[in-house]
Amino acid sequence: MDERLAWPFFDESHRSFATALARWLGEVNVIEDEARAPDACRGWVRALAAGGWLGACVQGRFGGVRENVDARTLCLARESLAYRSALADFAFAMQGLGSGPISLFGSAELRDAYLAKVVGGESIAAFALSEAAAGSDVAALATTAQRDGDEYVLNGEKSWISNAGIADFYVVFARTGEDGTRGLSAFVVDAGQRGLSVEKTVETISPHPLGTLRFDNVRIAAGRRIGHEGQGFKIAMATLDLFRSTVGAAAIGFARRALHESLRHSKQRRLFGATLADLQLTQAAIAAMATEIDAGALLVYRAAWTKDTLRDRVTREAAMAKWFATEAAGRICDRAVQIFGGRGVTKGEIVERLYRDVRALRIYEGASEIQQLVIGKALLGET
Ligand code: COS
Repeated sequence: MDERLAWPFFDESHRSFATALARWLGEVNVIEDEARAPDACRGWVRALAAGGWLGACVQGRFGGVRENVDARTLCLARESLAYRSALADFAFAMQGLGSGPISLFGSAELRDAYLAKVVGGESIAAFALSEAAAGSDVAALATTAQRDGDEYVLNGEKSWISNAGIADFYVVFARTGEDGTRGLSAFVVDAGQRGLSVEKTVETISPHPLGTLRFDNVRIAAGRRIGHEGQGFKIAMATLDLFRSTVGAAAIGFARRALHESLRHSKQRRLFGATLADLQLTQAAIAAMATEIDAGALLVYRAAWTKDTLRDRVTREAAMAKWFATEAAGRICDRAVQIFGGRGVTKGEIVERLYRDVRALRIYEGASEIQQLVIGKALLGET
């Protein structure tokens, strides 16, 4: 058995979930072409839905696999998917993050209308929070939602929105009131809504659907608001509390793959009359990689276990997990490139891809610097 599953964070249901997912990943085949990332993403959403895996993203009564969304299941899923493919992980993660605010705070009508379709892969979800001048500083966001009778009218622009262009709906955060964190609200906006357009698509070092959304007098019914007016910031933060540790889990998945490839390569590659693995500097690199993986995994599983079993608010634990695991994974993938030498920077090599795939994780869903700020603030607030 996979050794990490014997750790005390997991129970039998996690073990059978992870074992079945590993078996499925050994059989499934989705065509991936970096030049056509949106197609690959749609393909992964369809495959994940057919396999029943998207059920981990929502509660049981809306087609989910467990009564409540379980952070440990999400982490195990992302770790295994990232080990196989960055786009598989991305497709899964966005169904979860994009539907998270509806799942956690939405009205019965919104949950009924959207969640089963997310699980079934009929709807692709997106989370539209960031703006050009409000990435880390969410309280500065300027997109407005003005109440007009039974409707809200949205105006503004959202930047670096994952799934922009392929999503069927967007959870959008906009200002409905005063400046700062207390004047924000969250809404569900369908992709086909009049006045909503994808202004531009953005290409990144690890291609996935990403772009800028423009809201030009987009009218939506008041019933599409998630939670109450002014609750938007807390909805965003609570959703991120659940998903930040899963970003750490994805990082661990990339890092495990980098270590696995490095072990294989260093045992095969011959130089100076021996193998790369015989060199003590290689052994030191391998030791550092493996130890950092375990340290990161422990922080990730601790955050997820705390969320599932102890308390809802895990801001500090999730921030520690994301910060450490994503920074460590960056170092690990970099070491893997070094172990592969010239092959490591050659297009088409797995470690070259991992090196690119892992980079954005230190930026999205709260940059490393934000995680440090969150941890420091939490500790100072406790004393
Ligand atoms: N769950 C519930 N409520 C939370 C919360 C959480 N995880 N985190 C904060 N809150 C509440 C606070 O309790 C506070 O409530 P009151 O106004 O009732 O006192 C309120 O929200 C404001 O919190 P805080 O003062 O900590 O907000 P700040 O503006 O100082 O800072 C940071 C917030 C920087 C931590 C936040 O803006 C952040 O996480 N930024 C990064 C955003 C991000 O991840 N962007 C990427 C987009 S997704 S790809």
